[in-house]
Order: sequence, then structure tokens, then C-alpha cells
Amino acid sequence: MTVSGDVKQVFSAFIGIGSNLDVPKGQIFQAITEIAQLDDTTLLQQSSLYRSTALGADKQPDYLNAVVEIATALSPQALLEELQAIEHHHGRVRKQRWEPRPLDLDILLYGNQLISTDTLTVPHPEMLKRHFVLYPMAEIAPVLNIPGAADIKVLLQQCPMAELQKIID
Ligand code: A4P
Ligand code: MG
Repeated sequence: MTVSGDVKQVFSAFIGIGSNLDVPKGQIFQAITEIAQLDDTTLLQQSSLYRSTALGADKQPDYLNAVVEIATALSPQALLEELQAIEHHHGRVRKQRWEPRPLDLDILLYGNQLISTDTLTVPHPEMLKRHFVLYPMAEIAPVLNIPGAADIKVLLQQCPMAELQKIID
């Protein structure tokens, strides 16, 4: 007997979450709940929260950041669109790059794929040098290769924790 029908392939993906407006801790926990409720998606792991000064902008509130790992059968583009819809629910209005925001969701990794389209670059191009991405990611995935780059342990050695603070509740 043959079994027919679509079999959806499931990938592990890492999502970077950032917020520096409107009670960032609440924004991040709510976003994690919403990510966990996406179709064809399961939340696997979530990091602690990390506080850091806003990169690339003067006089902005500090950021809180976290990283989650999901298992998803959504395509990379479908996942991006779902994450942008969540950002939108959280009152994110895009005006200019690197402005303060209640919620920023970036696809850091999608399986071991290298993706370069008009709307999506994965691995996220800035992640390799950002302490607020690498430390929470290493907390939940200490043994991980970043496709096209290096093992996360090597990247951490090149990226001091500096003023990044892990928040223990
Ligand atoms: N896009 C391309 N690749 C991706 C991806 N892998 N994940 C496109 C998500 N989006 C991706 O993003 C602009 C476009 O990038 C999207 O339309 C999507 O098609 P955006 O979220 O609208 O704009 P943005 O976030 O202002 O710009 P960008 O370049 O994504 O900024 P980042 O890299 O997100 O940085 N300081 C601290 N301490 N912590 C932070 O989290 N974040 C930023 C923003 C600046 N400073 C920070 C932090
Ligand atoms: Mg972004």
C-alpha cells in the first residue's frame, strides 16, 4: 500500500527578539507566546532576557533581547510574514531603520540554510558580531554551527560580553 499526501518538512529555526519601548519584558514574553501559537510551529527553547545599550543610536532606551528556537514547517518567507504580523500587533510602525521599537523579530537561522532574497537574508547578517544575539543563542544552543560562518563558540570568543547583562528573575 502506498501512502500519498504532502509531508511537510520541519526545520529548526532561531528567532531573535528585541524590544526597547513599552515595557520590553512584557513585549518579549507576549511575543514568545504568539510565536508558540503559530501554525505548524512548536516552541523548543527560550533563552533568558539580556539587557544592553541600544546599538547604533544615541539616547535610546536600553534593549532587552532574547532568542528562541522553534521547530517549524512554515517556509522561511511564510515565517517572516508571520513574525512581521506579530510585530504589527505590538504596535510596530516602520519609519526609519534602527528606530526604537516595541518589538523586533529577526530570523537568525533557518535549519542550516543560506538564504538571500529581496526580503530575507539568513543567517541574519548582523548576528555574527552582536553580543545580544550570540550570548542568548549560545545559552540555548551551546554547540551550534552558524552556516557560512563558524561554530558559535568561536564567534563568542570574538565578541566580548561587554556591558551585556543577563537578567536573572
Ligand atoms: N530582512 C532581511 N533578512 C531578515 C531576517 N533574517 N529576519 C528584511 C527579519 N527580517 C529580515 O527589517 C527590514 C527588513 O529586513 C524587513 O522588511 C525584512 O524583509 P525591519 O525589522 O523592518 O527594520 P529594522 O529592524 O529597523 O532593521 P534591521 O536591519 O533589521 O535592524 P536590526 O538588525 O534588527 O537591528 N541594539 C540592541 N542592544 N539590541 C537590539 O535588538 N536592534 C537593532 C535593530 C538596533 N540596535 C539594537 C537592537
Ligand atoms: Mg529587524
